Amino acid sequence: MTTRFPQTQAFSGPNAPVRIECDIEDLPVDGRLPSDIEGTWYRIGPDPKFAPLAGDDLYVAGDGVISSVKFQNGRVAFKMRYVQTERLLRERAAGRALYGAYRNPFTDDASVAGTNRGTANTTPVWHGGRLLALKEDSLPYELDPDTLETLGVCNFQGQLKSPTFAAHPKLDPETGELFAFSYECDGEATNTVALCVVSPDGKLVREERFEAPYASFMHDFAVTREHIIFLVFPTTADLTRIKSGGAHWVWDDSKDAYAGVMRRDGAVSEMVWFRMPPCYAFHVMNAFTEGDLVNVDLCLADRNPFPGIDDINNAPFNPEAGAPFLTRLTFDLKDSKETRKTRLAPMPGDMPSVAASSAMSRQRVGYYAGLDPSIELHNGGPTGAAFNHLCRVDFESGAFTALHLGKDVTFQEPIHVADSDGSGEGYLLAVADRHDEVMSDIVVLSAANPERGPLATIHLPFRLRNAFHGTWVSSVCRS
Ligand code: V55
Ligand code: FE
Repeated sequence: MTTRFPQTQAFSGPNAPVRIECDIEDLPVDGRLPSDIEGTWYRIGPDPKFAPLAGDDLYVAGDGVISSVKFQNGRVAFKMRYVQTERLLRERAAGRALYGAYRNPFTDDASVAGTNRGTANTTPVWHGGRLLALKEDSLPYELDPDTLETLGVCNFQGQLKSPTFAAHPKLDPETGELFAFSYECDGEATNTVALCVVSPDGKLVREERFEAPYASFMHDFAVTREHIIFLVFPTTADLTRIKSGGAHWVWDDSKDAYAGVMRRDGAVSEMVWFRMPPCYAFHVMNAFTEGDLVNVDLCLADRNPFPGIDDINNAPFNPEAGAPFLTRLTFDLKDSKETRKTRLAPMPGDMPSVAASSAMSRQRVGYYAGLDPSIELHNGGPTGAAFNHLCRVDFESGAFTALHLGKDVTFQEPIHVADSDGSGEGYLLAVADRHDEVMSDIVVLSAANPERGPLATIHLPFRLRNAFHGTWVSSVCRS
């Protein structure tokens, strides 16, 4: 029987699997490529090789595909490869899906019981001379940064005890340390979390366990120069439900949200938990400490933002309350009861970023992908609505600007690239999906003025599937 993907949100239209591996040299470029963009942009997303065993599944469950966009001497080369995970190798050998529903090992084919379910589909990280492909429910895979070949599972030379490594570590631009965490450390639906720190040369130097208030979907966290903040929002897991074949996550707003704040030079046992009414954020833009105030800027919704996650009482998905807005949460270390919430931008959105050099201290500007729901939407990515703006927020003046290229163009995550001498604001790179022609471009924007439109447009010869996250590795970092 040939492969047939279900005609559901995660597998049809702009989300139809692409499954291309390729090497394309010297892509056509319109406009003028800035000469100081020299390096490689890595991006990772899901692209299911086989139709889901469970009949349908979430977009976030697909096999990891990494692409590299290499800017060198005025030319752009594109490469794309599947991460050869244990899971993909087993399914390729069988010629069909063997692993069941998203993060539910109890729905797997018996032949793969106890094997590595990781898809390596979320975030590429360049650190300590290694390129890692991350997925929060499993260990990273190490890849060759030039060929994108899969080298194997990375457990930091056997030092990491946790079975997972979350997909949003934070690189300290001053010390070169990588701050990370693991969650569900004692198996599905457990509330055990570990703070992990990796030294600049790639050695695991801290792994400290603690218990969160309850098991939750801890997709991201925050680090400032002085503090680490763990975010616990009421998207919850329950082992009995998972064992009976149900969803790993459900939204349960009978529970409060929490932020655990600890000093970087302190111990996890000194964590202070701030309690908040239910809310949810997938992604943190940045965080900074000023005096006794710890600030976390994140794309925060009043309720579950992900239509693929059901309400525990089967309440229908609420797109208004589920719209994430860039918000500053301020925790006062002198008063662990009050949390201040300040909205920072008018348009909902997600996939926030700042210049790498601004991480962990107060950023002057930030960027994110915006979704104006009043425009006719296109499917694309996990939520069923692809982003239709690229947004810039100037936190000093309060100015908000956004690029929109018409109703048939949607955007994937914007990535910041510093200019060569750091005198200007640098550039933004993003995939622009053109729905009218079913093709994808890469747009190069001035970070200071994204609304003015592309400085250059790089044309790919086919449609890319929505990726999750990327990272920029300048040629200077590699040499
Ligand atoms: C997200 C993505 C994931 C995942 C959980 O961006 C959350 C949200 C690509 O995988 O497993
Ligand atoms: Fe993410």
